[in-house]
Amino acid sequence: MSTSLNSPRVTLLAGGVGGARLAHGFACALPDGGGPAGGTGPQALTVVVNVGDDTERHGLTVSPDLDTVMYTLAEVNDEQRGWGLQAESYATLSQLERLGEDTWFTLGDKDLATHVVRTARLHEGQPLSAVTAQLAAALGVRARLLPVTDDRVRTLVDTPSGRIAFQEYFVRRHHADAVLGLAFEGIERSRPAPGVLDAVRDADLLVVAPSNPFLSVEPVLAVPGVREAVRSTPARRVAVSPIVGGQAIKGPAAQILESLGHEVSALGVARLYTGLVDVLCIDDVDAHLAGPIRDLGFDVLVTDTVMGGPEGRERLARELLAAAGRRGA
Ligand code: FO1
Repeated sequence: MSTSLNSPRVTLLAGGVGGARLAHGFACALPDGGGPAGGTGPQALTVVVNVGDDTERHGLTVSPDLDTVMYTLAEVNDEQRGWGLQAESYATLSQLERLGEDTWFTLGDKDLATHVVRTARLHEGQPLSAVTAQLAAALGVRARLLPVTDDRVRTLVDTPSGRIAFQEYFVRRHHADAVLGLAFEGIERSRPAPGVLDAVRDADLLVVAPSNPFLSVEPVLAVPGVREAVRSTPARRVAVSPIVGGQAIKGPAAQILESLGHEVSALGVARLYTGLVDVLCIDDVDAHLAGPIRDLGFDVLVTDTVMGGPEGRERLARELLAAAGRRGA
């Protein structure tokens, strides 16, 4: 890395829970929680987050991946579920149900406050990136949290019963439908949010989180200019496989790889990221795949990638920082 290992700039491309946990690991591993060193200068950690999962509920704009990362960095998230806030109550949702609203998307009372503020600021004309910065600062997050775009992008899922909105697929139908294809409505006209391309270009270490490659990573890369910036950045680029021992750590990544015709393994993930990153980080249980992955041109880091608790996240982040500092990981 070009910068001293004591103050590397890390940019993480992230979706929901896996991205949030690794972001938290970096925030713990980097000085000042990933904030600007000494309170000034560039932020040590920037997290660029998928917005394809965003949705409108009860007239409010909900940004699940941004909130999952934000709450996790602020250490106020519900660790069991991976999303939402700890110590939640659901009085508002119960009342909404009584008033005849569809309440299959679970919104807690405190979480609703986030969506009320976000929606109010968006209605005033502020961009999502500015609103996100305000929310994150109010919660004490020191790292920089960026939506990949301020424009409206919505993931649509093609299933045997037709095209449905992402949260309809994921939450309402418990991601049980076969995924035949994906579309990212609005993405062709979208532009990277301010700071996104610079965060990719100026990073010492660019990390693709162990997030779903199709649902979370692709809608980040597909924002015009982002994939090209990742391909051409001088940063050391590492992806962490979300597939461990042929299974996803969380969510439908394994089923989607299979239904879209890819091998459900860390090797299948490597094929998706060929030419995009330099290092693939795979779990100890997949050590036997290191050879074939090296044959594709990657350096391979084999370690424990299942981030059980905060210590595991920080350890993984430190290993990624160390691997990035040496060529031929
Ligand atoms: N996931 C669920 O499985 N069920 C829910 O009811 C649900 C509500 C929800 C509300 C706010 C939020 O920020 C996230 C929420 N999630 C819920 C998680 C979310 O749907 C997924 O984790 C992501 O979109 C996939 O990364």
